[in-house]
Amino acid sequence: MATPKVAAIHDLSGFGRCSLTVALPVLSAMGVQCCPLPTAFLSTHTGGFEGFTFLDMTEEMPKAARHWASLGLRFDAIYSGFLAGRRQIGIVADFIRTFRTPETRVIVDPVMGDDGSIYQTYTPELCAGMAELAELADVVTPNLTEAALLLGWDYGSLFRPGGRQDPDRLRRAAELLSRNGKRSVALTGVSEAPGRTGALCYDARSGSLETIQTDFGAHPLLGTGDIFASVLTGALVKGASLGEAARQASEFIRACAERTVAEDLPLREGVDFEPLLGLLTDKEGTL
Ligand code: PXL
Repeated sequence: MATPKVAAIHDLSGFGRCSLTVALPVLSAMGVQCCPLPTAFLSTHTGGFEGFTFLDMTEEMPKAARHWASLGLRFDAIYSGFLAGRRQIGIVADFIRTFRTPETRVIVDPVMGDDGSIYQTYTPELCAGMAELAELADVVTPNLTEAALLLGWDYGSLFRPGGRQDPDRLRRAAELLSRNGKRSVALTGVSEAPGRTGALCYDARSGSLETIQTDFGAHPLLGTGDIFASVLTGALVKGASLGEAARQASEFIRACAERTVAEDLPLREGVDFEPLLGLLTDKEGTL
């Protein structure tokens, strides 16, 4: 099998594991080539460090895309995440239109916020643009905050009085996000019971709705959404169903998150996944 290729359109944050510093190692470990198209370079991510630098890559992106097109590059998946500003919506949409073939999976992680808050560099215009971009996706991977933003719902409407998640509202959210079953949805951060977390998945290919749960409780860990969407993308381009891809992604996060919490590692540095990348590799012997 030829090595699958993924165009990964995310920021590069130099410190604090997220976005490309997650997508590159995760996809490589899975035997998938990751071709990064950075949306911004930051010294750190924006969730917990003061005074981060932010270099917007908007001008560079169409030039890189034109060069890739001139080389005749083809991608098995186009996978987008954190964007630097509203103008990048049109640039990513053009990228999708240029490189999409009937075989390409377009995975849009509509990165906008978490735990009911919007990331500090995100404007209302950019959030509205993320909803437009999500319209072009074959698969969307919002967390509950992003699902609420995409649907124009209150974050609180996904919870029952008292704070437990409302399974009926979550199913309704997945249904609406699937646009009448036309696109797949992996809604992350779904917890059916205390001490269990995972994703609610609607697979547009099979028409099935299933909840994937692992034995790990919700925890304020940074970058788990990026790990989830990266493992999911890798598994999908290798032929897994959405449910199987979400199961692999959730189990990998469980293993990494357990380690991060057990070792009492600083949460703002992201999930300590590097020592566990071997879990993602196809075992065909060692050196
Ligand atoms: O994990 C999402 C994310 C991606 N990129 C940057 C971020 C965050 C979350 O805080 O700050 C730069």
